[in-house]
Amino acid sequence: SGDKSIGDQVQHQIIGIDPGAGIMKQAAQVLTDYELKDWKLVEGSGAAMAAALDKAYKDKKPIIVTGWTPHWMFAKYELKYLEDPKGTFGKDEEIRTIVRKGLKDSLPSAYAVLDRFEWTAEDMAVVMSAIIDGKKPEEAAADWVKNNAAKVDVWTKDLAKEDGKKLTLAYVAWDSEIASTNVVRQVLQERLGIKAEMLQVEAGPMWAGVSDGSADAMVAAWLPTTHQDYLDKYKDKVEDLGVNLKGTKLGLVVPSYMEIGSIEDLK
Ligand code: PBE
Repeated sequence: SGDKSIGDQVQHQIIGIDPGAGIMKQAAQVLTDYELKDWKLVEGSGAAMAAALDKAYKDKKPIIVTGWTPHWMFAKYELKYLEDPKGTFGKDEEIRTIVRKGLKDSLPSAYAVLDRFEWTAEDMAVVMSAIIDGKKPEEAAADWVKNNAAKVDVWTKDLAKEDGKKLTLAYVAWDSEIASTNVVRQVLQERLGIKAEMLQVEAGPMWAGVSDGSADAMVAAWLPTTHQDYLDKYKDKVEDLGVNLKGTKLGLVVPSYMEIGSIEDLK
């Protein structure tokens, strides 16, 4: 590094994820708000971002990524959020469950489970870490359900089975949502006998799919900030079943060994 500016060290690149993610819009706004004129936001995927971070971290090289909590990367590496004094990334928000209209009539028990589903960042971390350690997502979810039977009992108490009925959960391949969607699928399958399928799409089609009924539900709505545009577009065509996880965060994330603390240091 030496005398090189942070920008020169990272080729003025911020490693982003899939273009439909709300965090990409926020990160693009960061470039405007902080007047980072010669910087680029690189599109990719959650997996590609994690791979780039892993490689840089192992070499102790500088890197700046779009990051969020809950995410396993904060357990695996020493990382920090860059301060965001202008507040472009918004405040803490919540993950909410959104279903198609009419689900309550066609699958009342599944609807009830989706309505009751609520867990913690620590719960989600258990599933995410198991997956990153090599477990298949469906196995990691099944283990969590087995080990948290009391919690799951609350979600399924007094509900009739809906054996053989089909239900589609739309999701985006963000690690947090791979974990939550697999757990909900496992519960619907094991406790209610539903044939629950997971449909991996981009963020826009996830919202569109629940609004037009091509998907039944999703547990991946980050609000009020990150998916605000999607909510504005579809709110009259979907049903919001409330919070399933509290205490999230988004921002620009760097390894702790980097000697910057704020987005303002990028200028
Ligand atoms: N994320 C994870 C998503 C929501 C969940 C922060 C990458 C997004 O930015 O849309």
